[in-house]
Parts: sequence; structure tokens; C-alpha cells
Amino acid sequence: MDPKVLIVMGSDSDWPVMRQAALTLKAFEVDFEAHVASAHRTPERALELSRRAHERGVEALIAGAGAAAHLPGVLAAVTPLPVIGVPIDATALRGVDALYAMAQMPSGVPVAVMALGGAKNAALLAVQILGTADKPLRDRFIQYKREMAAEVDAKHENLQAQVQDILRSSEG
Ligand code: RP5
Repeated sequence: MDPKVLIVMGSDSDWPVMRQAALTLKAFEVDFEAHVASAHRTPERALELSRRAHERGVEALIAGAGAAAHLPGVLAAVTPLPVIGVPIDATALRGVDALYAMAQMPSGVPVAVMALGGAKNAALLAVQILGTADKPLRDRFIQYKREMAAEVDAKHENLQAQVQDILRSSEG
């Protein structure tokens, strides 16, 4: 099965974070591939992967990297597809280096940057992008949001019970 999303990371040390993107895509039944390809250590491989992606039916790229995190920008330089960046905490600068490197793209070459370690959100954004042309996928995303809202409602109800406990107790 040709993948709809490529998950690319600069090193296998990024996988503990990036596997959240894989798990999320799997939950939405979106076909994906995961690759280690570095903007600095294997630039030709990274470029080739990105350059050919749309010809293979890929519709979005997710790129996770730490340190001087040029990977999403390098992929974005050579693809017409949307690129979603996940900055990773991998150095003494605790991920701020990666966040700034991804966010400060020059005009003309956008990268959609998630929060530090935001691999799950990267996958959700990819699902939303694919869902604009895939109604069953969009419906699954709508259902996901309903379930998330129901969880928040349940937390609210639980909180009310705890507040009542405080009001009834002699504590305070
Ligand atoms: C970046 O350098 C990678 O994306 C990784 O986050 C970081 C450290 O890589 P390793 O030294 O663990 O291979 O290119």
C-alpha cells in the first residue's frame, strides 16, 4: 500500500517522540512510512525522499528533528506537499534550538511547526489535511473531537463531585 503520509526523523533517537505520530496515524487508519533521513548527515537521501513523495501518492510529510533542526525546511524546499515540523528536545538548549530553526523559515517555504515534542498533533494535522478530500477520514476526525469533548465533560462532572465533597466536609 502506498503511504499517504511520510514520517521522517533526523535520527533514530527521535523515534520515542515520533512514534506518537505513527500511533495516531494508525488509529485513524492512515497509511504511512517512517524514515530516518538527516538534513546534515544524509542530505541527498532526505532530498530524494521528499522530491519523489507526491509522485508516490503521499499527501503530507511530518518531519521531526532536534538540534539545528533543518530537516523540515530541507524537505519543504523540494516538495509541493505540506510539511509539518516537530521540534525535539535533543541538546543542552532543550529543544528551543530546534523550535527556532523550524519556525523561522524564510518567506516562500512554509513549515507548519508543532509544539516541542508535538508528534501527536502533527499526525492530527496531517489527518485534517487529508480529511479535506476524504470524507470518511474527516468523519473519523469529527468523531475523535466528540470523544475528546466527552472526556472533558466527564472531567468537569468529576470535579463537581470533588467540590461538593469539600463543601460538605469540615476541612478548610
Ligand atoms: C538531529 O540531531 C536529530 O534529529 C536528533 O534529534 C539529534 C541528535 O541525533 P543523534 O546524535 O542522536 O543521532 O539531527
